[in-house]
Amino acid sequence: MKKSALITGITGQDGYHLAKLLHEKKYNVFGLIRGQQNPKKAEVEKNLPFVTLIEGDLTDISSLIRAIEIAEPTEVYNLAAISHVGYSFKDPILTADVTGKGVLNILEAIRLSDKENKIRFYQASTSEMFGGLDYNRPGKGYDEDALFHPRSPYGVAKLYGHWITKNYRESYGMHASCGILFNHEGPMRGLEFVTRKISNAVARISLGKQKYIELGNLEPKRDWGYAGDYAEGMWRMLQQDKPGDYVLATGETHSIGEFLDLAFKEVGISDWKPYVKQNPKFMRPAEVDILLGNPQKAEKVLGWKREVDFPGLVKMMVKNDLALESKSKD
Ligand code: G4F
Repeated sequence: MKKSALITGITGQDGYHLAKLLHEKKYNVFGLIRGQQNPKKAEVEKNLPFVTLIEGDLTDISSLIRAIEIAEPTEVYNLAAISHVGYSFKDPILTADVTGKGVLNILEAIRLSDKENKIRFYQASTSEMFGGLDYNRPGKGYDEDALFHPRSPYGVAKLYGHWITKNYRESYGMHASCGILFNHEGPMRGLEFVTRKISNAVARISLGKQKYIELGNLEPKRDWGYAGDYAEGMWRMLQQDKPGDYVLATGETHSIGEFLDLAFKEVGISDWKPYVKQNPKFMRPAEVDILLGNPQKAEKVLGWKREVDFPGLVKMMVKNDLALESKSKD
């Protein structure tokens, strides 16, 4: 029987990569899309013409029940969230409703609709739940057993989603898994995230369209991988006989300064300092200083490993933005 997947968050970077992967694997792919006249709808229809879009919202359980009735999914991937950490400080209540309680809504929608308990569920958990504080066991990196200490309304809401997913697994025997994903980037990343903001600005600066880039804190370090590699890991989690939680990460950490070094070198600029200004507007009330993941469990159990390394990721992103910016007039 042909498998069928429902993806929430279909308009985001991860929705894009996962939908492509599942289509290649011959799934029927459905995507939940929010609201009337969603400005991203046309883009999704263009990039992912094989996806059937269903209108619905994570905060509205009736729309989720309806989506499950329409899609009849064998797998549900919950990728939808208010996912920008900085923004979550500005709108913490909406973040709690969508990124936290929204997970409960979709779990309940599945539990109420799926009497035979057949649907497999993936929850997009995140390294932001760790918070980058004392528990970052040096040299080892965060694994599935590390302590949590979220540092933003986003991280706190994600932690609720993580635990409620585990709770539904333990309480109702659902095949529900959490992927604790470290930062994953690429050409489909939104311009509001630091890697894409940099790759886009570097392209524009080299083409003479922009003079400098304004950034916040340059000190933080992240475990940055390529989003396309991570979609494969999500899918593998749901193919296991038993559900579980898995860290997906590269096992390396790099500073924003290192990202700037490589990105500017890609366009022949060896000293980026004249092109970067700091603006407090982009700083956060609390910061996650360093994230380093330990993906050993995913490597061993899922046979998953990242393919694209850090220099390859930066190169891919700058090349993509150079191509896009060379074509556009503004
Ligand atoms: O690119 P960022 O906004 O990503 P962040 O906060 O690490 O979160 C991303 O990864 C998480 C996984 O750990 C996801 F859960 C989450 O949904 C999201 O995808 O910021 C990275 C770092 C931060 O330390 C931030 O303070 O870059 C710093 N930064 C410095 N200047 C900036 C900027 N971040 C942004 N977005 N914009 C700046 O101008």
